[in-house]
Amino acid sequence: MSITAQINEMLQKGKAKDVKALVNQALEEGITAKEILNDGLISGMVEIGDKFKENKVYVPEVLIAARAMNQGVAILKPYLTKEGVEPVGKAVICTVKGDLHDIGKNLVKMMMEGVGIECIDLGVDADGDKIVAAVKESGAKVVCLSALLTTTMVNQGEIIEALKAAGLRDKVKVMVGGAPVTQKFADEIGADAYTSDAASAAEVALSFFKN
Ligand code: B1M
Repeated sequence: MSITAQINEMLQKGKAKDVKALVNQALEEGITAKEILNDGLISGMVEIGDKFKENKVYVPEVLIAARAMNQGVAILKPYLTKEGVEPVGKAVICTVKGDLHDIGKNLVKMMMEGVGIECIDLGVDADGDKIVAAVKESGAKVVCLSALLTTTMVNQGEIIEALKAAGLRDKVKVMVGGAPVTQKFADEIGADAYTSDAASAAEVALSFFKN
């Protein structure tokens, strides 16, 4: 079994210690951090998500796997982000109201910080009022909204409406993402950008600061 497949398996079992040891071993063997992230950690989370859907595992197992994921990502952080990059500007980032999933949002934040974007992280379950207040206070030029549930992705649109009502819509670029979100949905709610992964989110955000 490949080492990334072993990482996937240990992550699904929630064995954080083994995940950490295997991630370190994979790095020593010269496997790139990106491959470890995508083929080991993220693929393990996707598989456990499928088992969860089929009622083969339950919330506690998913939570333990998420903890193992976070510990693996922490080891990869220095490899995925560049040290000493010039600060380019500020972004407000969160998972939207009603939604507690933060692994993807944290990956986006990590990649954005890696290209020099200062992130004001509002955590999970953030509503329009909270985001409007954070944009006003920080002067952030980009707002990043993550949603993992089909029932909460609509709140990305509500946040855009809240920004409009506060007279801030033309002052910020709104980026959306998360597993159920698509380009079509992003267009429908009037977002400025949709990306399917964290690395592309950082690239697009950077382009907003440079243009
Ligand atoms: Co939940 N959950 N969960 N869950 N969970 C999903 C999302 C689900 C698809 C599982 C399934 O049924 N197969 C399903 C949603 C179904 C739907 O809406 N259609 C689901 C459900 C139903 C639920 C609960 C309702 C379960 C319950 O209580 N009965 C509940 C809801 C709680 C709530 O939010 N109110 C719930 C709870 C949980 C846990 C707390 C146990 C845990 C979250 C722990 C945490 O985040 N701290 C959890 C987890 C871990 C998952 C799965 C298994 C994995 C999610 C994940 O972290 N993926 C998930 C199954 C799945 O997604 N296949 C599932 C890895 C992560 C790296 O991917 O977040 O997609 P992701 O991020 C990607 C991209 O989407 C993108 O970048 C990342 C990759 O580079 N991205 C962006 C993300 N945000 C972006 C923003 C951007 C750009 C890109 O720009 C701003």
